[in-house]
Amino acid sequence: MKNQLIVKILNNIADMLELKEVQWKPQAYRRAAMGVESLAEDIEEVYNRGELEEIPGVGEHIAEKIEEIIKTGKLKYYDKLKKEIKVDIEQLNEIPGLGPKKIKVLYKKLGIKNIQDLEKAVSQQKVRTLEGFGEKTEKAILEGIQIVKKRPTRFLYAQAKPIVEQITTLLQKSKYVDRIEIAGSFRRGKETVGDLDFLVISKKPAEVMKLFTSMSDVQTVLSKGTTRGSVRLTNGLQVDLRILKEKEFGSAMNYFIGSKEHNVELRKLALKKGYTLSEYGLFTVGGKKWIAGRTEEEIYQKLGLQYIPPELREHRGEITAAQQKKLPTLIEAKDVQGVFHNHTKWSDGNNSLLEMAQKAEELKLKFISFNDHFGPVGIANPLTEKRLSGYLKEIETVRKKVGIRIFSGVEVDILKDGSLPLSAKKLKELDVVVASVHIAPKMTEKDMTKRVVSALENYPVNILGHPTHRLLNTREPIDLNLEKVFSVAKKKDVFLEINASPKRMDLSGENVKAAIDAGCALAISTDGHAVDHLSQYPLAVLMARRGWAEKKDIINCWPLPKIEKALRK
Ligand code: DGT
Ligand code: CA
Ligand code: CA
Ligand code: ZN
Repeated sequence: MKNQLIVKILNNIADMLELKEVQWKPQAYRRAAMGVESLAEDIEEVYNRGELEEIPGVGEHIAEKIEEIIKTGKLKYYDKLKKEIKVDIEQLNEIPGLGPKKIKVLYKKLGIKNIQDLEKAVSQQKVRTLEGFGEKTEKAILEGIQIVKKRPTRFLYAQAKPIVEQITTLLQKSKYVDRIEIAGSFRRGKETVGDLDFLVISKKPAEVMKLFTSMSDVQTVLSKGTTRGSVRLTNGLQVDLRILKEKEFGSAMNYFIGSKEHNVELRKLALKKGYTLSEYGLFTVGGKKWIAGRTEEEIYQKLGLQYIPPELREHRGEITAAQQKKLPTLIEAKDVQGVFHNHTKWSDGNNSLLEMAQKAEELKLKFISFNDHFGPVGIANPLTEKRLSGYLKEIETVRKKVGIRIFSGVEVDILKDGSLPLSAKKLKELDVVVASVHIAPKMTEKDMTKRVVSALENYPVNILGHPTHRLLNTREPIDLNLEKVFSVAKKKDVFLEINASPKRMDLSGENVKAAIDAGCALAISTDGHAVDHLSQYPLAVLMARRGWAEKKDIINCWPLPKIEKALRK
């Protein structure tokens, strides 16, 4: 699975070409990177079918480069650029607040090539003297350096998913593997994972271990015992494997799905009932008599609990709720009837309105909502009042060509003062208004809360888009008093978004639960910028499940007439 590697290389090439002040080409590489990133399958499969050039943004030249990476794992052109430029773009790019433009100035003016150079220049207070930097930026860069140095490298759930599928399929094919399951944070649907934890039932552990450690993507074998092994893949992700007997599989699943905090509580409960619980099974305390362990279900049952789905096992009251038989009936991906918040070529998306609508229909969705950017979002091509009528007209023609419900709408910027760049009257003419913070994300909690609350109170907003504005691994959430926002959202019938973009997954499970507890309902959005993004809504379903959401809590699961009524302002 080389998709991520290719995306990274293409983006880095774009940055380096920008450093060299090459025109146009950087955008071409970025578009291609976005196309590859949106692929729902292994790019090698696309390559094998000879369809690289069908990836949006990929032309003949870039297709050749992708081919080289697929075949050799490397790209000569990239290595040449790196040698020529000598700046460690990969590393510098990871520092929050540093992008290609600033990296260029740092290099040209101070000769900064890597984090070490940068740290030195900051400590000598040289950076603040540069045009466009100043003391504040220097401080932000210093903080960014600390963040990068301290940051444990966690993979996005969406990055891990194809790898999980690949390893599962590979091992499943082996005649020595009777069963394989993924456990750990991935099984709990966490938005990022530290490593992957696989459990296997086999009577021939040595054979399975041989197969596991010799997978083609393995870079280093970290450990290899008879029943436990651990490898590091070429992309840096660690994968652990445990090989078990059938009789202990349920208790091992329970232990390795975790979380650690859930495990600790479950063990305490077991002790209260006269049992000990471990990865090997549930036993009586005194006699060490085996009670259960084949399946997780029987363990929870013997402990007097409802079965607790993995997404809930975060020690947020799930054990008490399971004792009282009050666990929620969690929503499932199949309950989602359609998706909100999608972008097209009318702003910064890759596909047309029609292409997106047809794809939604193909995915058997019953509705799609278009919400192209409106306002000074910092993208090249936002909607304006002037272009709005053309956009709405085209939506009207698309409605006649597809058999699903199409909601018209915009994603409108919440400006610094809490106003929106389109009047309440104009917004009311649209089916769905998503309002989001994009520009000026750095404000005190008090000011930011006032900003968002004022937008919700004074305009007909349907959905608050990506409420915390977080980007996993790269950007902290904005300072927002969610409790206050939830109470206003409830009052004004605003749905809180669960954004399925792999880097956002915003709201998180914890915040979804808080929103539901505050009496709010939520909306699942794909924030799609290409047809392939439309199938990513199950990522938001994970956040919903981690937030204890039932069908009644998520507007996407309601019958269409009820959805339409709830959106009318
Ligand atoms: P990660 O990999 O950081 O995203 O998070 P997890 O939850 O996958 O953690 P990991 O891989 O260290 O361990 C997998 C599971 O094993 C974890 O969820 C619970 C269990 N476990 C690991 N260490 C401990 C421990 O010290 N005590 C208990 N009770 N359980 C543990
Ligand atoms: Ca793990
Ligand atoms: Ca692990
Ligand atoms: Zn947005």
